[in-house]
Amino acid sequence: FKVARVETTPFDGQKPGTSGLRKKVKVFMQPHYLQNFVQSTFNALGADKVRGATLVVSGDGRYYSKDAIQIIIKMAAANGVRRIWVGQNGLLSTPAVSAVIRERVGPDGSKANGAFILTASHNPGGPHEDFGIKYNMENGGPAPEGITDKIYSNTTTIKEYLIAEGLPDVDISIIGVTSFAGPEGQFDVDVFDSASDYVKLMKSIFDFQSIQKLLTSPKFTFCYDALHGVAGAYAKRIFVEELGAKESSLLNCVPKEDFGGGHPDPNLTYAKELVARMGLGKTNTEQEPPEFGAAADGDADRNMILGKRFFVTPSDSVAIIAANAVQAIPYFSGGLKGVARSMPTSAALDVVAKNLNLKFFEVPTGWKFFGNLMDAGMCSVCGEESFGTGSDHIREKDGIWAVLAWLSILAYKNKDNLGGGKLVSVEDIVRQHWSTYGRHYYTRYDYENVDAGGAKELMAYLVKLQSSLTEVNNIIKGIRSDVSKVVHADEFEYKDPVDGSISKHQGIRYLFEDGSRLVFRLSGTGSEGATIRLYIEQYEKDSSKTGRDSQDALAPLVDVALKLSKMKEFTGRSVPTVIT
Ligand code: VG1
Ligand code: CO
Repeated sequence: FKVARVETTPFDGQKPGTSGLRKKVKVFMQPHYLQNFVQSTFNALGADKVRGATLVVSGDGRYYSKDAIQIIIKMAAANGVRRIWVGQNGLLSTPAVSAVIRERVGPDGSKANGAFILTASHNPGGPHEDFGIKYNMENGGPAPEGITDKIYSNTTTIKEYLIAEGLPDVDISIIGVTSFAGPEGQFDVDVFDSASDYVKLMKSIFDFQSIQKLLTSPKFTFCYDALHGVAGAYAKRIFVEELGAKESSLLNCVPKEDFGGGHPDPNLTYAKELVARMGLGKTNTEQEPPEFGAAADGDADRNMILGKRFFVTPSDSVAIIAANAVQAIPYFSGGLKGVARSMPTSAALDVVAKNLNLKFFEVPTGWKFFGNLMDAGMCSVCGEESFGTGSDHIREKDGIWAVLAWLSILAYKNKDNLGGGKLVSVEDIVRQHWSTYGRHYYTRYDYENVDAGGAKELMAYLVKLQSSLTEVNNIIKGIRSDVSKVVHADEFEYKDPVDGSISKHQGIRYLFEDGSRLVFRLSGTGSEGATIRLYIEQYEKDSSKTGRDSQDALAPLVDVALKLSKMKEFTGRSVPTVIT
Protein backbone atom coordinates (compact mmCIF):
# COMPACT_ATOMS: atom_id res chain seq x y z
CA PHE A 1 0.00 0.00 0.00
CA LYS A 2 0.89 3.66 -0.37
CA VAL A 3 0.40 6.52 2.08
CA ALA A 4 -2.08 9.18 0.98
CA ARG A 5 -2.29 12.61 2.64
CA VAL A 6 -5.88 13.84 2.68
CA GLU A 7 -6.72 17.50 3.21
CA THR A 8 -9.34 18.20 5.85
CA THR A 9 -10.83 20.97 7.98
CA PRO A 10 -11.74 20.89 11.69
CA PHE A 11 -15.16 19.88 13.05
CA ASP A 12 -16.58 21.63 16.09
CA GLY A 13 -17.19 19.73 19.29
CA GLN A 14 -14.76 16.80 19.07
CA LYS A 15 -14.02 17.09 22.77
CA PRO A 16 -13.81 13.73 24.54
CA GLY A 17 -16.21 13.65 27.53
CA THR A 18 -16.18 11.50 30.68
CA SER A 19 -15.26 8.51 28.55
CA GLY A 20 -14.36 9.37 24.95
CA LEU A 21 -16.13 11.10 22.08
CA ARG A 22 -19.81 10.18 21.72
CA LYS A 23 -22.06 11.48 18.96
CA LYS A 24 -24.96 10.39 16.80
CA VAL A 25 -23.96 7.85 14.13
CA LYS A 26 -24.94 10.40 11.46
CA VAL A 27 -22.38 12.85 12.85
CA PHE A 28 -19.67 10.18 12.81
CA MET A 29 -20.55 9.18 9.25
CA GLN A 30 -19.82 12.62 7.80
CA PRO A 31 -16.79 12.46 5.51
CA HIS A 32 -13.52 12.96 7.48
CA TYR A 33 -15.24 13.15 10.89
CA LEU A 34 -13.85 9.92 12.36
CA GLN A 35 -10.60 10.37 10.45
CA ASN A 36 -9.99 13.80 11.99
CA PHE A 37 -10.40 12.40 15.49
CA VAL A 38 -8.16 9.39 14.87
CA GLN A 39 -5.41 11.51 13.29
CA SER A 40 -5.68 14.00 16.17
CA THR A 41 -5.15 11.09 18.55
CA PHE A 42 -2.08 9.86 16.66
CA ASN A 43 -0.71 13.40 16.67
CA ALA A 44 -1.37 13.76 20.40
CA LEU A 45 0.52 10.54 21.12
CA GLY A 46 3.43 11.64 18.93
CA ALA A 47 5.14 9.88 16.04
CA ASP A 48 7.67 8.12 18.30
CA LYS A 49 4.81 6.39 20.16
CA VAL A 50 2.85 5.54 17.02
CA ARG A 51 5.59 4.28 14.68
CA GLY A 52 6.15 0.58 15.17
CA ALA A 53 3.34 0.35 17.73
CA THR A 54 0.88 -2.48 18.28
CA LEU A 55 -2.67 -1.17 18.72
CA VAL A 56 -5.94 -2.89 19.58
CA VAL A 57 -9.07 -1.77 17.69
CA SER A 58 -12.49 -3.19 18.68
CA GLY A 59 -15.61 -2.42 20.63
CA ASP A 60 -19.13 -3.32 21.63
CA GLY A 61 -20.15 -4.09 18.05
CA ARG A 62 -22.61 -1.24 17.71
CA TYR A 63 -23.75 0.05 14.31
CA TYR A 64 -20.90 1.65 12.27
CA SER A 65 -18.19 -0.28 14.18
CA LYS A 66 -17.25 -2.47 11.22
CA ASP A 67 -16.74 0.51 8.89
CA ALA A 68 -14.87 2.42 11.57
CA ILE A 69 -12.50 -0.51 12.18
CA GLN A 70 -11.53 -0.64 8.48
CA ILE A 71 -10.89 3.12 8.44
CA ILE A 72 -8.75 2.95 11.59
CA ILE A 73 -6.76 -0.01 10.24
CA LYS A 74 -5.91 1.98 7.09
CA MET A 75 -5.03 5.12 9.02
CA ALA A 76 -2.88 3.17 11.48
CA ALA A 77 -0.98 1.56 8.61
CA ALA A 78 -0.37 4.97 7.03
CA ASN A 79 0.85 6.41 10.34
CA GLY A 80 3.50 3.72 10.69
CA VAL A 81 1.75 1.42 13.19
CA ARG A 82 3.30 -2.06 12.96
CA ARG A 83 0.37 -4.25 14.08
CA ILE A 84 -3.35 -3.94 14.61
CA TRP A 85 -5.11 -6.44 16.85
CA VAL A 86 -8.83 -6.94 16.31
CA GLY A 87 -11.21 -9.11 18.35
CA GLN A 88 -13.14 -11.47 16.07
CA ASN A 89 -15.97 -9.57 14.35
CA GLY A 90 -14.63 -6.40 15.94
CA LEU A 91 -15.99 -7.43 19.34
CA LEU A 92 -14.15 -6.79 22.58
CA SER A 93 -15.75 -5.54 25.78
CA THR A 94 -14.13 -2.48 27.32
CA PRO A 95 -12.69 -4.55 30.20
CA ALA A 96 -11.49 -7.18 27.71
CA VAL A 97 -9.62 -4.48 25.76
CA SER A 98 -7.92 -3.45 28.99
CA ALA A 99 -7.05 -7.07 29.73
CA VAL A 100 -5.76 -7.62 26.17
CA ILE A 101 -3.47 -4.57 26.39
CA ARG A 102 -2.06 -5.78 29.69
CA GLU A 103 -1.97 -9.54 29.19
CA ARG A 104 -2.05 -10.68 25.58
CA VAL A 105 1.11 -11.77 23.81
CA GLY A 106 0.83 -11.83 20.02
CA PRO A 107 1.87 -14.81 17.88
CA ASP A 108 5.22 -13.08 17.26
CA GLY A 109 5.75 -12.24 20.93
CA SER A 110 4.50 -8.64 20.62
CA LYS A 111 2.61 -6.69 23.30
CA ALA A 112 0.05 -3.94 22.74
CA ASN A 113 0.79 -0.25 23.33
CA GLY A 114 -2.77 1.08 23.36
CA ALA A 115 -6.25 0.76 21.94
CA PHE A 116 -9.09 2.48 20.18
CA ILE A 117 -12.31 1.34 21.84
CA LEU A 118 -15.38 1.79 19.70
CA THR A 119 -18.36 2.21 21.99
CA ALA A 120 -20.88 4.67 23.33
CA SER A 121 -21.28 2.35 26.31
CA HIS A 122 -24.80 2.50 27.75
CA ASN A 123 -26.16 4.79 25.00
CA PRO A 124 -28.48 3.15 22.43
CA GLY A 125 -27.07 2.08 19.05
CA GLY A 126 -28.27 1.88 15.45
CA PRO A 127 -28.35 4.23 12.44
CA HIS A 128 -30.23 6.91 14.41
CA GLU A 129 -28.49 6.43 17.74
CA ASP A 130 -24.97 6.82 19.14
CA PHE A 131 -21.45 5.83 18.20
CA GLY A 132 -18.31 6.55 20.18
CA ILE A 133 -14.56 6.20 20.28
CA LYS A 134 -11.95 6.51 23.00
CA TYR A 135 -8.25 5.85 23.34
CA ASN A 136 -6.70 3.70 26.06
CA MET A 137 -3.05 3.79 27.07
CA GLU A 138 -0.31 1.23 27.60
CA ASN A 139 -1.51 0.51 31.18
CA GLY A 140 -4.89 -0.53 29.78
CA GLY A 141 -6.70 2.53 31.12
CA PRO A 142 -8.44 5.49 29.47
CA ALA A 143 -6.19 8.31 28.27
CA PRO A 144 -5.68 10.85 31.06
CA GLU A 145 -6.93 14.44 30.74
CA GLY A 146 -3.53 15.66 29.57
CA ILE A 147 -3.88 13.49 26.44
CA THR A 148 -7.60 14.01 25.83
CA ASP A 149 -7.07 17.80 26.05
CA LYS A 150 -4.30 17.52 23.47
CA ILE A 151 -6.49 15.38 21.19
CA TYR A 152 -9.23 17.98 21.40
CA SER A 153 -6.89 20.86 20.69
CA ASN A 154 -5.52 18.96 17.66
CA THR A 155 -9.05 18.50 16.32
CA THR A 156 -9.48 22.28 16.24
CA THR A 157 -6.46 22.86 13.98
CA ILE A 158 -6.21 19.68 11.90
CA LYS A 159 -5.36 20.18 8.20
CA GLU A 160 -4.63 16.67 6.92
CA TYR A 161 -4.72 13.00 7.82
CA LEU A 162 -2.85 9.95 6.56
CA ILE A 163 -4.54 6.88 5.16
CA ALA A 164 -3.28 3.80 3.35
CA GLU A 165 -4.18 3.58 -0.32
CA GLY A 166 -4.39 0.17 -1.92
CA LEU A 167 -4.85 -1.67 1.40
CA PRO A 168 -7.87 -3.97 1.02
CA ASP A 169 -10.52 -4.35 3.74
CA VAL A 170 -9.52 -7.09 6.15
CA ASP A 171 -12.00 -9.90 6.87
CA ILE A 172 -12.38 -9.50 10.63
CA SER A 173 -14.67 -12.51 10.94
CA ILE A 174 -11.78 -14.93 10.42
CA ILE A 175 -9.17 -15.56 13.13
CA GLY A 176 -5.57 -15.24 11.94
CA VAL A 177 -2.83 -12.82 10.93
CA THR A 178 -2.82 -11.07 7.55
CA SER A 179 0.38 -9.28 6.51
CA PHE A 180 0.77 -6.40 4.10
CA ALA A 181 3.79 -4.65 2.64
CA GLY A 182 3.91 -0.90 3.26
CA PRO A 183 6.43 1.78 2.35
CA GLU A 184 8.16 1.27 5.71
CA GLY A 185 7.93 -2.52 5.88
CA GLN A 186 5.48 -5.10 7.11
CA PHE A 187 2.06 -4.29 8.57
CA ASP A 188 0.01 -7.03 10.27
CA VAL A 189 -3.66 -7.33 11.15
CA ASP A 190 -4.17 -10.00 13.81
CA VAL A 191 -7.77 -11.14 14.32
CA PHE A 192 -8.11 -13.16 17.54
CA ASP A 193 -10.73 -14.78 19.75
CA SER A 194 -12.58 -12.06 21.70
CA ALA A 195 -12.96 -14.01 24.92
CA SER A 196 -9.98 -16.25 25.58
CA ASP A 197 -7.55 -13.71 27.13
CA TYR A 198 -10.31 -12.33 29.34
CA VAL A 199 -11.53 -15.76 30.43
CA LYS A 200 -7.98 -16.74 31.33
CA LEU A 201 -7.60 -13.61 33.46
CA MET A 202 -10.89 -14.26 35.29
CA LYS A 203 -9.80 -17.82 36.05
CA SER A 204 -6.61 -16.50 37.61
CA ILE A 205 -8.56 -14.15 39.91
CA PHE A 206 -11.51 -16.21 41.14
CA ASP A 207 -11.98 -19.71 42.48
CA PHE A 208 -14.02 -21.08 39.56
CA GLN A 209 -14.54 -24.42 41.31
CA SER A 210 -16.36 -22.95 44.27
CA ILE A 211 -18.45 -20.69 42.01
CA GLN A 212 -19.32 -23.72 39.90
CA LYS A 213 -20.50 -25.58 43.00
CA LEU A 214 -22.83 -22.71 43.78
CA LEU A 215 -24.12 -22.28 40.23
CA THR A 216 -24.84 -25.97 39.77
CA SER A 217 -26.43 -26.44 43.18
CA PRO A 218 -30.19 -27.10 42.92
CA LYS A 219 -30.64 -24.51 45.67
CA PHE A 220 -29.25 -21.68 43.61
CA THR A 221 -30.81 -20.03 40.57
CA PHE A 222 -29.13 -17.50 38.34
CA CYS A 223 -29.95 -15.09 35.53
CA TYR A 224 -27.73 -12.81 33.42
CA ASP A 225 -28.94 -10.14 30.98
CA ALA A 226 -26.44 -8.71 28.47
CA LEU A 227 -29.08 -6.36 27.01
CA HIS A 228 -27.77 -7.47 23.58
CA GLY A 229 -24.44 -5.83 24.31
CA VAL A 230 -20.99 -7.34 23.95
CA ALA A 231 -21.20 -9.04 27.38
CA GLY A 232 -23.08 -11.80 25.60
CA ALA A 233 -19.84 -12.87 23.92
CA TYR A 234 -18.35 -13.55 27.37
CA ALA A 235 -21.39 -14.66 29.35
CA LYS A 236 -21.86 -17.91 27.50
CA ARG A 237 -18.18 -18.83 27.74
CA ILE A 238 -17.85 -18.00 31.41
CA PHE A 239 -21.20 -18.68 33.04
CA VAL A 240 -22.35 -21.60 30.91
CA GLU A 241 -19.24 -23.33 29.56
CA GLU A 242 -16.86 -22.72 32.47
CA LEU A 243 -19.19 -22.50 35.43
CA GLY A 244 -22.06 -24.79 34.48
CA ALA A 245 -24.97 -22.35 34.50
CA LYS A 246 -27.96 -23.34 32.37
CA GLU A 247 -28.23 -21.77 28.89
CA SER A 248 -31.71 -20.65 29.85
CA SER A 249 -30.19 -18.42 32.52
CA LEU A 250 -28.84 -16.10 29.81
CA LEU A 251 -31.12 -13.28 28.61
CA ASN A 252 -30.41 -11.13 25.53
CA CYS A 253 -26.92 -12.56 25.22
CA VAL A 254 -26.61 -12.28 21.44
CA PRO A 255 -24.68 -9.06 20.67
CA LYS A 256 -26.61 -6.86 18.23
CA GLU A 257 -25.65 -3.70 16.33
CA ASP A 258 -28.69 -1.88 17.71
CA PHE A 259 -28.96 -3.76 21.03
CA GLY A 260 -32.29 -5.11 19.82
CA GLY A 261 -33.66 -1.57 19.78
CA GLY A 262 -33.19 -1.24 23.54
CA HIS A 263 -31.23 1.07 25.80
CA PRO A 264 -28.27 -1.04 26.96
CA ASP A 265 -28.07 0.52 30.41
CA PRO A 266 -28.28 -1.89 33.34
CA ASN A 267 -30.57 -0.09 35.74
CA LEU A 268 -34.08 -0.55 37.09
CA THR A 269 -35.61 1.47 34.25
CA TYR A 270 -33.92 0.00 31.19
CA ALA A 271 -33.23 -3.63 32.18
CA LYS A 272 -36.98 -4.29 32.22
CA GLU A 273 -36.98 -7.97 31.39
CA LEU A 274 -34.47 -8.87 34.08
CA VAL A 275 -36.16 -6.62 36.64
CA ALA A 276 -39.47 -8.42 35.98
CA ARG A 277 -37.84 -11.84 36.17
CA MET A 278 -36.30 -10.95 39.52
CA GLY A 279 -39.75 -10.14 40.88
CA LEU A 280 -39.03 -6.41 41.17
CA GLY A 281 -41.24 -5.06 38.42
CA LYS A 282 -44.94 -4.34 38.62
CA THR A 283 -45.71 -7.36 36.45
CA ASN A 284 -46.20 -10.34 38.72
CA THR A 285 -44.27 -13.30 37.41
CA GLU A 286 -45.82 -16.62 38.31
CA GLN A 287 -42.47 -18.28 38.59
CA GLU A 288 -40.33 -17.95 41.69
CA PRO A 289 -37.61 -15.39 40.81
CA PRO A 290 -33.98 -16.53 40.66
CA GLU A 291 -31.72 -16.09 43.70
CA PHE A 292 -29.32 -13.89 41.75
CA GLY A 293 -29.63 -11.68 38.70
CA ALA A 294 -27.24 -9.33 36.95
CA ALA A 295 -27.07 -7.17 33.84
CA ALA A 296 -24.42 -5.38 31.80
CA ASP A 297 -24.31 -2.32 29.56
CA GLY A 298 -23.40 -2.21 25.85
CA ASP A 299 -19.63 -2.46 26.36
CA ALA A 300 -19.91 -4.70 29.44
CA ASP A 301 -18.04 -2.48 31.87
CA ARG A 302 -21.15 -1.79 33.98
CA ASN A 303 -23.08 -4.19 36.18
CA MET A 304 -26.35 -4.25 38.03
CA ILE A 305 -26.61 -6.78 40.87
CA LEU A 306 -30.01 -8.05 41.99
CA GLY A 307 -31.18 -10.59 44.51
CA LYS A 308 -34.60 -12.18 44.60
CA ARG A 309 -36.99 -9.17 44.73
CA PHE A 310 -34.02 -7.10 45.86
CA PHE A 311 -31.90 -4.33 44.33
CA VAL A 312 -28.30 -3.77 45.42
CA THR A 313 -27.22 -0.15 44.97
CA PRO A 314 -23.87 0.08 43.19
CA SER A 315 -22.51 2.14 46.09
CA ASP A 316 -23.36 -0.68 48.51
CA SER A 317 -22.05 -3.25 46.05
CA VAL A 318 -18.50 -1.91 45.99
CA ALA A 319 -18.51 -1.56 49.79
CA ILE A 320 -19.69 -5.15 50.23
CA ILE A 321 -17.12 -6.47 47.75
CA ALA A 322 -14.37 -4.58 49.57
CA ALA A 323 -15.54 -5.89 52.95
CA ASN A 324 -15.49 -9.53 51.76
CA ALA A 325 -12.76 -9.59 49.11
CA VAL A 326 -9.92 -10.95 51.19
CA GLN A 327 -11.91 -13.99 52.40
CA ALA A 328 -13.90 -14.70 49.25
CA ILE A 329 -11.60 -13.91 46.30
CA PRO A 330 -8.21 -15.60 45.95
CA TYR A 331 -6.71 -12.62 44.04
CA PHE A 332 -7.10 -10.48 47.18
CA SER A 333 -6.02 -13.06 49.76
CA GLY A 334 -2.89 -11.03 50.51
CA GLY A 335 -5.00 -8.01 51.54
CA LEU A 336 -6.27 -4.84 49.86
CA LYS A 337 -3.83 -2.05 48.99
CA GLY A 338 -6.56 0.54 49.32
CA VAL A 339 -10.03 1.39 48.05
CA ALA A 340 -11.48 4.30 46.08
CA ARG A 341 -14.80 5.67 44.93
CA SER A 342 -15.96 8.52 42.72
CA MET A 343 -17.20 11.63 44.49
CA PRO A 344 -20.95 11.16 43.88
CA THR A 345 -20.79 7.51 45.03
CA SER A 346 -22.15 7.02 48.54
CA ALA A 347 -19.87 6.88 51.54
CA ALA A 348 -20.65 3.21 52.25
CA LEU A 349 -17.12 2.37 51.07
CA ASP A 350 -15.63 5.02 53.39
CA VAL A 351 -17.08 3.25 56.42
CA VAL A 352 -15.62 -0.10 55.32
CA ALA A 353 -12.24 1.52 54.70
CA LYS A 354 -12.26 3.06 58.16
CA ASN A 355 -13.27 -0.19 59.84
CA LEU A 356 -10.71 -2.28 58.00
CA ASN A 357 -8.07 0.41 58.25
CA LEU A 358 -7.60 0.70 54.49
CA LYS A 359 -6.23 3.56 52.42
CA PHE A 360 -9.15 5.45 50.93
CA PHE A 361 -9.49 7.88 47.99
CA GLU A 362 -12.32 10.00 46.60
CA VAL A 363 -11.85 10.87 42.91
CA PRO A 364 -13.93 12.69 40.26
CA THR A 365 -16.44 10.84 38.11
CA GLY A 366 -14.93 8.64 35.38
CA TRP A 367 -12.68 5.63 35.54
CA LYS A 368 -9.54 7.40 34.31
CA PHE A 369 -8.91 8.80 37.80
CA PHE A 370 -8.55 5.36 39.40
CA GLY A 371 -5.75 4.30 37.04
CA ASN A 372 -2.96 6.39 38.58
CA LEU A 373 -3.79 5.09 42.07
CA MET A 374 -3.72 1.52 40.84
CA ASP A 375 -0.50 1.95 38.87
CA ALA A 376 1.08 3.34 42.04
CA GLY A 377 -0.09 0.31 44.06
CA MET A 378 -2.42 2.39 46.23
CA CYS A 379 -5.79 0.91 45.34
CA SER A 380 -7.18 -2.60 44.83
CA VAL A 381 -10.96 -2.19 44.65
CA CYS A 382 -12.95 0.79 43.41
CA GLY A 383 -16.39 1.74 42.22
CA GLU A 384 -18.87 4.31 41.05
CA GLU A 385 -22.54 4.77 41.85
CA SER A 386 -23.24 4.51 38.11
CA PHE A 387 -23.08 0.70 38.12
CA GLY A 388 -19.30 0.60 37.74
CA THR A 389 -17.19 -1.71 39.89
CA GLY A 390 -13.70 -3.04 39.41
CA SER A 391 -10.23 -3.72 40.67
CA ASP A 392 -6.58 -3.40 39.77
CA HIS A 393 -6.65 -6.56 37.64
CA ILE A 394 -7.25 -4.12 34.73
CA ARG A 395 -7.69 -0.35 34.34
CA GLU A 396 -11.39 -0.23 33.42
CA LYS A 397 -14.51 -1.05 35.36
CA ASP A 398 -15.55 -4.60 34.73
CA GLY A 399 -19.14 -5.84 34.61
CA ILE A 400 -18.50 -9.59 34.52
CA TRP A 401 -15.79 -9.28 37.18
CA ALA A 402 -18.36 -7.70 39.50
CA VAL A 403 -20.77 -10.58 38.93
CA LEU A 404 -18.00 -13.10 39.62
CA ALA A 405 -17.09 -11.15 42.76
CA TRP A 406 -20.67 -11.40 44.03
CA LEU A 407 -20.89 -15.09 43.12
CA SER A 408 -17.64 -15.60 45.03
CA ILE A 409 -19.06 -13.90 48.10
CA LEU A 410 -22.24 -15.98 47.83
CA ALA A 411 -20.17 -19.15 47.37
CA TYR A 412 -18.06 -18.27 50.39
CA LYS A 413 -21.03 -17.47 52.65
CA ASN A 414 -22.77 -20.67 51.55
CA LYS A 415 -19.85 -23.05 51.50
CA ASP A 416 -21.35 -25.14 54.29
CA ASN A 417 -24.98 -24.62 53.25
CA LEU A 418 -25.22 -26.12 49.80
CA GLY A 419 -25.82 -29.63 51.12
CA GLY A 420 -28.33 -28.71 53.82
CA GLY A 421 -29.35 -25.54 55.63
CA LYS A 422 -30.81 -22.27 54.46
CA LEU A 423 -29.13 -20.40 51.64
CA VAL A 424 -27.60 -17.03 52.57
CA SER A 425 -29.18 -14.76 49.97
CA VAL A 426 -28.05 -11.54 48.32
CA GLU A 427 -30.54 -9.70 50.50
CA ASP A 428 -29.18 -11.39 53.66
CA ILE A 429 -25.65 -10.29 52.76
CA VAL A 430 -26.70 -6.69 52.19
CA ARG A 431 -28.84 -6.46 55.36
CA GLN A 432 -26.03 -8.01 57.38
CA HIS A 433 -23.67 -5.40 55.94
CA TRP A 434 -26.04 -2.57 56.91
CA SER A 435 -26.35 -3.81 60.45
CA THR A 436 -22.56 -3.90 60.80
CA TYR A 437 -21.64 -0.67 59.02
CA GLY A 438 -24.87 1.35 58.91
CA ARG A 439 -26.76 2.11 55.73
CA HIS A 440 -26.32 4.88 53.19
CA TYR A 441 -29.74 5.52 51.74
CA TYR A 442 -29.07 6.59 48.19
CA THR A 443 -30.84 7.63 45.04
CA ARG A 444 -29.93 9.30 41.76
CA TYR A 445 -32.27 11.44 39.67
CA ASP A 446 -31.34 11.87 36.00
CA TYR A 447 -32.87 14.57 33.83
CA GLU A 448 -31.83 13.38 30.39
CA ASN A 449 -31.64 15.52 27.29
CA VAL A 450 -32.74 18.79 28.86
CA ASP A 451 -32.06 22.16 27.24
CA ALA A 452 -28.32 22.82 27.53
CA GLY A 453 -28.84 26.51 28.35
CA GLY A 454 -31.24 25.78 31.19
CA ALA A 455 -28.91 23.15 32.62
CA LYS A 456 -25.99 25.57 32.64
CA GLU A 457 -28.07 28.22 34.33
CA LEU A 458 -29.14 25.77 37.03
CA MET A 459 -25.52 24.89 37.74
CA ALA A 460 -24.46 28.53 37.78
CA TYR A 461 -27.31 29.31 40.17
CA LEU A 462 -26.21 26.54 42.54
CA VAL A 463 -22.59 27.70 42.50
CA LYS A 464 -23.68 31.24 43.33
CA LEU A 465 -25.99 30.06 46.09
CA GLN A 466 -23.06 28.41 47.83
CA SER A 467 -21.45 31.73 48.70
CA SER A 468 -23.91 32.16 51.58
CA LEU A 469 -24.62 29.13 53.73
CA THR A 470 -26.91 31.27 55.88
CA GLU A 471 -29.11 31.91 52.88
CA VAL A 472 -29.00 28.22 51.87
CA ASN A 473 -30.09 27.18 55.35
CA ASN A 474 -32.84 29.78 55.42
CA ILE A 475 -34.22 28.45 52.16
CA ILE A 476 -34.03 24.87 53.45
CA LYS A 477 -35.82 25.81 56.69
CA GLY A 478 -38.60 27.24 54.58
CA ILE A 479 -38.92 23.95 52.69
CA ARG A 480 -38.79 21.42 55.54
CA SER A 481 -37.95 21.25 59.19
CA ASP A 482 -36.99 17.55 59.22
CA VAL A 483 -33.72 17.98 57.30
CA SER A 484 -30.43 18.87 59.00
CA LYS A 485 -28.46 21.95 57.99
CA VAL A 486 -25.80 22.46 55.35
CA VAL A 487 -22.37 22.89 56.92
CA HIS A 488 -20.24 22.98 53.79
CA ALA A 489 -20.75 23.54 50.08
CA ASP A 490 -18.27 23.62 47.24
CA GLU A 491 -17.42 22.63 43.69
CA PHE A 492 -15.44 19.41 43.92
CA GLU A 493 -11.81 19.71 42.89
CA TYR A 494 -9.31 16.85 42.82
CA LYS A 495 -5.57 16.83 43.11
CA ASP A 496 -4.18 13.53 41.89
CA PRO A 497 -1.95 12.27 44.73
CA VAL A 498 0.33 10.51 42.23
CA ASP A 499 1.06 13.09 39.53
CA GLY A 500 -0.26 16.24 41.21
CA SER A 501 -2.58 17.12 38.32
CA ILE A 502 -5.67 19.12 39.25
CA SER A 503 -9.21 18.58 37.93
CA LYS A 504 -11.69 21.38 38.62
CA HIS A 505 -15.49 21.80 38.38
CA GLN A 506 -16.24 18.16 39.12
CA GLY A 507 -19.70 18.70 40.58
CA ILE A 508 -21.46 20.85 43.16
CA ARG A 509 -21.73 19.47 46.67
CA TYR A 510 -23.93 20.39 49.59
CA LEU A 511 -22.79 18.58 52.72
CA PHE A 512 -25.17 18.40 55.70
CA GLU A 513 -24.43 18.26 59.41
CA ASP A 514 -25.75 14.68 59.75
CA GLY A 515 -23.59 13.37 56.90
CA SER A 516 -26.27 13.68 54.23
CA ARG A 517 -25.16 14.96 50.82
CA LEU A 518 -26.66 16.51 47.73
CA VAL A 519 -24.53 16.50 44.60
CA PHE A 520 -25.33 18.08 41.24
CA ARG A 521 -23.37 17.33 38.06
CA LEU A 522 -23.72 17.68 34.32
CA SER A 523 -23.19 14.41 32.48
CA GLY A 524 -20.16 14.15 30.20
CA THR A 525 -21.31 11.11 28.20
CA GLY A 526 -24.42 12.35 26.40
CA SER A 527 -24.49 13.06 22.67
CA GLU A 528 -27.29 15.65 22.58
CA GLY A 529 -28.56 18.39 24.89
CA ALA A 530 -27.56 18.14 28.54
CA THR A 531 -28.20 15.61 31.27
CA ILE A 532 -28.38 16.79 34.88
CA ARG A 533 -27.59 14.24 37.55
CA LEU A 534 -28.74 14.77 41.10
CA TYR A 535 -27.30 12.43 43.74
CA ILE A 536 -28.98 12.20 47.13
CA GLU A 537 -27.58 10.40 50.14
CA GLN A 538 -28.33 9.98 53.83
CA TYR A 539 -26.47 7.90 56.41
CA GLU A 540 -28.31 5.83 59.03
CA LYS A 541 -26.13 4.26 61.67
CA ASP A 542 -28.88 2.91 63.89
CA SER A 543 -29.29 -0.71 62.79
CA SER A 544 -32.96 -0.71 63.81
CA LYS A 545 -33.60 1.93 61.14
CA THR A 546 -31.70 0.50 58.17
CA GLY A 547 -34.62 -1.46 56.72
CA ARG A 548 -36.74 1.38 55.32
CA ASP A 549 -37.75 1.88 51.72
CA SER A 550 -35.09 4.18 50.30
CA GLN A 551 -37.43 6.54 48.42
CA ASP A 552 -39.45 6.99 51.64
CA ALA A 553 -36.35 7.57 53.73
CA LEU A 554 -34.98 10.10 51.25
CA ALA A 555 -38.22 11.95 50.51
CA PRO A 556 -37.43 15.01 52.68
CA LEU A 557 -33.97 15.44 51.13
CA VAL A 558 -35.36 14.99 47.62
CA ASP A 559 -37.90 17.68 48.33
CA VAL A 560 -35.14 20.02 49.49
CA ALA A 561 -32.93 19.23 46.51
CA LEU A 562 -35.61 19.93 43.92
CA LYS A 563 -36.78 23.16 45.49
CA LEU A 564 -33.33 24.45 46.40
CA SER A 565 -32.10 23.96 42.83
CA LYS A 566 -35.33 25.25 41.24
CA MET A 567 -35.15 22.16 39.06
CA LYS A 568 -38.57 22.66 37.53
CA GLU A 569 -38.03 26.34 36.77
CA PHE A 570 -34.69 25.75 35.05
CA THR A 571 -35.47 22.56 33.15
CA GLY A 572 -39.24 22.59 32.69
CA ARG A 573 -39.28 19.02 34.03
CA SER A 574 -41.43 18.01 36.94
CA VAL A 575 -40.13 14.42 36.96
CA PRO A 576 -36.72 12.91 36.17
CA THR A 577 -36.20 10.56 33.22
CA VAL A 578 -34.59 7.86 35.34
CA ILE A 579 -34.55 7.24 39.09
CA THR A 580 -32.13 4.72 40.53
C1 VG1 B 1 -21.34 8.39 33.38
C2 VG1 B 1 -21.25 7.98 34.82
C3 VG1 B 1 -19.81 7.79 35.23
C4 VG1 B 1 -19.15 6.77 34.29
C5 VG1 B 1 -19.31 7.23 32.86
C6 VG1 B 1 -18.75 6.24 31.85
O1 VG1 B 1 -20.70 9.62 33.20
O2 VG1 B 1 -21.87 8.93 35.65
O3 VG1 B 1 -19.74 7.38 36.57
O4 VG1 B 1 -17.78 6.63 34.59
O5 VG1 B 1 -20.68 7.42 32.56
O6 VG1 B 1 -19.38 5.01 31.96
P1 VG1 B 1 -21.50 10.99 33.11
O7 VG1 B 1 -20.46 12.03 32.84
O8 VG1 B 1 -22.51 10.83 32.04
O9 VG1 B 1 -22.16 11.16 34.45
V1 VG1 B 1 -19.63 4.11 30.56
O10 VG1 B 1 -20.18 2.58 31.02
O11 VG1 B 1 -20.62 5.15 29.73
O12 VG1 B 1 -18.12 4.03 29.87
CO1 CO C 1 -20.00 1.18 29.63
